[in-house]
Amino acid sequence: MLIIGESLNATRKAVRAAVIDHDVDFMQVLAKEQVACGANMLDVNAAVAGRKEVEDLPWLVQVVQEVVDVPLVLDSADPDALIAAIKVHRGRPMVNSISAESDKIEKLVPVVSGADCSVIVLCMDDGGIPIDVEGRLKAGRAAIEPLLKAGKKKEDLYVDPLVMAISVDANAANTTLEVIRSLGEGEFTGVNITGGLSNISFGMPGRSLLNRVFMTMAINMGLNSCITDVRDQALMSTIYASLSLFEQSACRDYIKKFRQGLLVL
Ligand code: THG
Repeated sequence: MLIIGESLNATRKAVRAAVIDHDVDFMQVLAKEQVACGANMLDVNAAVAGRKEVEDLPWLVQVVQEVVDVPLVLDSADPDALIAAIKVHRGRPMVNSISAESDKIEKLVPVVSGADCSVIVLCMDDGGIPIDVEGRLKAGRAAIEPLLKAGKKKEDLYVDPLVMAISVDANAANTTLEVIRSLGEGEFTGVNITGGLSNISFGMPGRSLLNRVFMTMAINMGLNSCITDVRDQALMSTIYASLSLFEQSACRDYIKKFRQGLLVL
């Protein structure tokens, strides 16, 4: 399971303020904390309205890489910010994200196929996020095909089914789970599957319980990566427990974590 720490995201108030103040210490403490909690990669997003993301994202990448060795997930809707961030990143980044939207295909397929990186593929197109499973898979296919044609390998693709809120669409969980299952078979076999799952509980009480149950179900369907709050020990415990049911090595990890007192039971 490739676990991506989500917390260095400027949609969060404290991080937004730290982007505006160029608060190096805040960013580095949060980076180190997430790695200590078990993050395999860190998502970085520096998008603040009215600022130059094309400067802020590379700044954030450099500041974080000064203190942690895990590679970063470059999170931006702006292709130019992604390109600038790839340039300064040491090692092998993940680009978050590309989709079947025509501007993304045009600008980013050449960039990610020319760079040594993995890439998150969102299941959406020029029409937005399709409501049903078939639409999601069609959008996913429309983004995956040009990437493979340009030389990207399936194992470097992390397809994101896109998680909607059950408070808005009662089918949201089912749709995501079905997309995950379908991505594991047929033409898509071999791609990785990731996503930010916490959206599932938006607008609901007791969000962490819903997030944990949904995480378990998504792992059962074939999710092998996630963008999540690694500082949430109960959620991390749920991930380790879910994985332990399927794999001997994960089972050993689970026992080790238990003995270290790291699990919320
Ligand atoms: N897929 C992909 N990338 C993504 C997402 C996704 N990047 C962003 C997001 N979704 C995942 N990252 C976060 C980061 C922070 C928070 C949630 C998801 C977060 N949210 C607070 C909450 O939900 O309560 C509110 C924000 C705040 O603190 O102000 O912290 O799905 N490819």
